[in-house]
Amino acid sequence: GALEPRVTVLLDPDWASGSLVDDVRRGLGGRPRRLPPKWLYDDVGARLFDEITRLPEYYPTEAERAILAAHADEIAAACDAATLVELGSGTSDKTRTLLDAFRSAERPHGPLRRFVPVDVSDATLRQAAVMLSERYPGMAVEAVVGDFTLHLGHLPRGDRRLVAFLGSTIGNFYVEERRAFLGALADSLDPGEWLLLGTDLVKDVDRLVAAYDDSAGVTEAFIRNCLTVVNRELGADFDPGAFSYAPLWDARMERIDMRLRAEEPSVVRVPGADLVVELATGEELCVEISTKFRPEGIAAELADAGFGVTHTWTDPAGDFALTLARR
Ligand code: AVJ
Repeated sequence: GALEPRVTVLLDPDWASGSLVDDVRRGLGGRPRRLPPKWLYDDVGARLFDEITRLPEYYPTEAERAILAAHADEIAAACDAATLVELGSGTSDKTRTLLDAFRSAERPHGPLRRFVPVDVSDATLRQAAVMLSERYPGMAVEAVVGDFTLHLGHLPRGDRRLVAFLGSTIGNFYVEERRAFLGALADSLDPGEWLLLGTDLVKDVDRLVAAYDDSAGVTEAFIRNCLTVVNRELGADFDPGAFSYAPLWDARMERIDMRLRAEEPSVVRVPGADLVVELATGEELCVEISTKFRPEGIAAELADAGFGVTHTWTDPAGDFALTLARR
């Protein structure tokens, strides 16, 4: 029968007492003004992101899903993992394709024994954990409410792990953060353990921009929601209507840069972070970047961190890549 899912909470459920304060102080206090994207995923934000993945302009989710549908059996056969850890698992929607392949009786290494979904969104994770333990009886689900930039060292060990980091979430890191993250990930794994990395690839600029500036305005609402989060959690008085959404393609860094621009001068109080921010008209908050990759670059960055690439798969259009690498 179904095993009860286990949920370990590593993240302080009260964001305001945790790293949000530090992030806001450092980010909003500095130049350029930044807010880290992990704070976009409160319950409203998680729902908006889910909506983004179904937008006609937002191709990455479908492209990655297509790669998984075509190659999950190969992935499951190529690596001998008995535990799958998924960082930023969300609803674990796409992961089901992987789990089906890893649980298949035909898999040469035997069925996967354990799934460890890791996500900051407590409610989303708990729902996914219950659903997954019902769907995969005999597989242990050990969910972790945590932050993959802080808690890599606290993941369950042993049992030959494969860490999946899908959706091109790695594209949200600035280049120096990405380097630190990949290094920390390699350090947290034992030699012979695996990484499956999803990355969105550089392509036609018009398609890239449209994917982050959709005609229905869902991405704009998603990015703007960060102001509501800071208002609620830290008692700030941002007027979301005083900002316009200003996404741009940074050709040098090969990334979409999602910003909010102040349309009028304002003084914003953030009592929870003991901060007052003065914004002139035209000043921008950098809320999220979405870096796009090239296959050579991915292999080089992985090698730098101590991983060796064993396989790369792309969708037929070459929009997105899944890379399997070994520590
Ligand atoms: C899930 C973080 C990869 O960068 O494409 C989508 C987030 N932000 N639209 C991305 C996002 C705006 C998404 N990631």
